[in-house]
Amino acid sequence: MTQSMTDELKLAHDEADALIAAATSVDALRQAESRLLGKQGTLGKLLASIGQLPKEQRGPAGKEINLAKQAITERFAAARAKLEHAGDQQAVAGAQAYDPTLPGPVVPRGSVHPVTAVQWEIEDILARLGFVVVSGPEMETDYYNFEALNIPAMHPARDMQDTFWLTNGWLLRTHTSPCQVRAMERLGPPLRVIAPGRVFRYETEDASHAHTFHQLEGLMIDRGISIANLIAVMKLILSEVFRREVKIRLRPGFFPFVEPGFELDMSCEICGGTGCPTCKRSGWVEILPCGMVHPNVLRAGGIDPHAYTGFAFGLGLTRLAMMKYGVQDIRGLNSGDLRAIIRPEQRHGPAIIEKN
Ligand code: FA5
Repeated sequence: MTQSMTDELKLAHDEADALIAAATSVDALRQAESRLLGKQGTLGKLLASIGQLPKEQRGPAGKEINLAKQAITERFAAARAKLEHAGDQQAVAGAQAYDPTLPGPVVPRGSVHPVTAVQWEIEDILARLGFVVVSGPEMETDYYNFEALNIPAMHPARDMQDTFWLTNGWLLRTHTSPCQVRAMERLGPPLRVIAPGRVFRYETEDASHAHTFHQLEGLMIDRGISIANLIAVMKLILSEVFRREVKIRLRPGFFPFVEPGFELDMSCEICGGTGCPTCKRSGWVEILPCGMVHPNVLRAGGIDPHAYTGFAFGLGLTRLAMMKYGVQDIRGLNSGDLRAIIRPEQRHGPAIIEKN
């Protein structure tokens, strides 16, 4: 073995080290190995040059070169095994990241506005008594909002509900009561309907007054309906919504479309009846005005008042939601304040909102 051959072998070892260190994949390693050990590689050329040595040196030189080739082959095999193992580990780690048995990321769920929650609840309660839900337009005519409800033009009762008049002579309904005559005309007696919806009033806002709020109209017409039926239904609504007896008071109330008419107030749930800004320090909140349908209204709806009687109520849905969920200021409910939003499973828990 000549000195230059010894140098070449050392070079081959160094080259193998460099190629192994540089290879980042099993494939790259294979290509480097075949380059180094192949015919055109350092070792291949060395083997080919043995024939030029004196005869007695050829055997020992061939042995030397083959030993080097074997050592280098083993080093490549070890490096390949190491890379394959690392790849397996990565694959296992990757599989763990996608473990289908792990719970997925929490996606925020939509939730129900307190007014909607109370509305649904009352719809469920009254559906059990045979009431059906109807709707009416938010843009109304003077006829259905006032005239048909026994409130003629120039009647002082029109001042009770400051009105947003539209340029076409129509108006934004000031209450859900127009749905009464619309339902009478459409369905005829006997009937049991409720009409939840938005109403609008041109008034100054405070803790318990909004310009846009929700009411839920109720109307029951049949032969022999009396105040006893009215009071039974009012009590049922409140005891089911609050799941306990709530303190109420019934007092005479004037609405041209009912006779007799009542105001049903409930003890303020925010202060427990001691007086606060929500109840204007009175301890009571007007929530459920009601009464026996006036004969003129029945006539306007095409119903004979001698054959049929009925009761109607105009529940202040937004105020009821405030009482149920402890919302201290009505403006919180219209503001998009997320503290006002409850999840269905929290429907009976308080959502206390104070105006900042
Ligand atoms: C009426 O609107 C009548 N249509 C109710 C009615 C129907 C009486 C059928 C008899 C028979 P009132 O204006 O009082 O009545 O309003 C009814 C309820 O709506 C009130 O008791 C109150 O709870 C609620 N309410 C009235 N004004 C506002 C307001 N600005 N903001 C929030 N809630 C209000």
